[in-house]
Amino acid sequence: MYNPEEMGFSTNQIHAARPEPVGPAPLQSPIYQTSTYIFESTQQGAARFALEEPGYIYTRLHNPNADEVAARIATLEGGEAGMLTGSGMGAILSVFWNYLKAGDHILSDSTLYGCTYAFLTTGVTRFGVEVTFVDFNDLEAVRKAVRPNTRFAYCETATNPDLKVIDIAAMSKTVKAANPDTLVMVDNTFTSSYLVQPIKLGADIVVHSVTKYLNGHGDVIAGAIISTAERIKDITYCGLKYMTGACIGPFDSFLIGRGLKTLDIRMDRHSDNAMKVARFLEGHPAVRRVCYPGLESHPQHELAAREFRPGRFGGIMSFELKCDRERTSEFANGLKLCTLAVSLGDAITLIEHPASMTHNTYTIEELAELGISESLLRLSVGLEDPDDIIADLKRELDKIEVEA
Ligand code: LCS
Repeated sequence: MYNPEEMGFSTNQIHAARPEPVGPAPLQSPIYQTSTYIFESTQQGAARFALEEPGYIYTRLHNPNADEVAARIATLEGGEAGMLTGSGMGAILSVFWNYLKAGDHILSDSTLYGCTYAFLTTGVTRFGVEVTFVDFNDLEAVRKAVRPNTRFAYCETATNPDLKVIDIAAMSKTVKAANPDTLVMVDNTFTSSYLVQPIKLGADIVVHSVTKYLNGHGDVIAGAIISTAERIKDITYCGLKYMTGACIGPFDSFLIGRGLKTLDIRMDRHSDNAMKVARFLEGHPAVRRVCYPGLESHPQHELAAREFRPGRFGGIMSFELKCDRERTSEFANGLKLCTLAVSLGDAITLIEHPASMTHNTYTIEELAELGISESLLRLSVGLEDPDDIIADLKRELDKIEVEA
């Protein structure tokens, strides 16, 4: 009997929750490309619907490929159970809609992925839910903002796009002291299960855009939710089943399972490459500042060194150029190896302009308040040779005229 608690992270990312082989005993799990499952009798169907008997019903709820990968991710996150969803937004919304009702309050960190921010500012507020934004590293502000009706405290481990690192242990403790019923939900997309495990630091629920590092190959849109077995059951049979329907398909689940086997190797390489790129950018005269938790200049560098896997700081950074928006665009347009596209966590280095792309749901003024300017670019450092990535950036940076 395989016991993940006796095994290391690398072994678990390959073996945890691998099912016993059936039939011709394939080494890899077959893809269960089916929308529904046969019942032996009407009684069996009824018992499954009543959740009195385990077994598959319909792929919107469960599928062997999705279940296997979800259980493996839960093991890596140190959570009791997990589920996959059809997108990262699907994961976030399946949790929110499962638990929220009119009159509730959500407390959120102020820097978020643009679509999460849009949901919290213009989406959920239409249904009688109030949302307050504060800086989650300001614990006094967090403590003051928690109310008796605060259902969720929500943040990203390292924020999109500017890599502010949240002290999850301190924040969770502060929230729970103010209201033990508030659910602490953390989006762990940027750091992945390999660098940080928020549940071990006090979070109740972890969500991911699996589209990014967990799959790692830029060919799937998916999400994941990790929590207690009881919550995952609730979210499956309400949040997912009839509140969002944001289910994952069998083939996408299979691809994620394949990508997950190399998560640690990829994250190590992403981190090593990013460290080199960040140091290069920090030393270039056309760069105003670099936001990368691995740099000593990062405001939460010491926190990241404690909270992240030792010596690893992930593959994403953002950097601000000493020029206006137009010249910043010109710089990005000139890059050849670094590819102009949103998303992140791909083997291919990706660059994007948050103010006009992923974060255009914030106003320019709101972004400025968060310190995100129109000259800021976000770089997801890929798995190429770091010297080639640096050469591509250098060629275009050297063309920027900087006043002495
Ligand atoms: N959470 C974070 C932190 C994200 O960065 C994203 C997507 C999501 C959730 C949503 O996941 P999805 O539904 O796309 O799987 N972030 C993107 C980004 O920065 N560029 O393109 C998508």
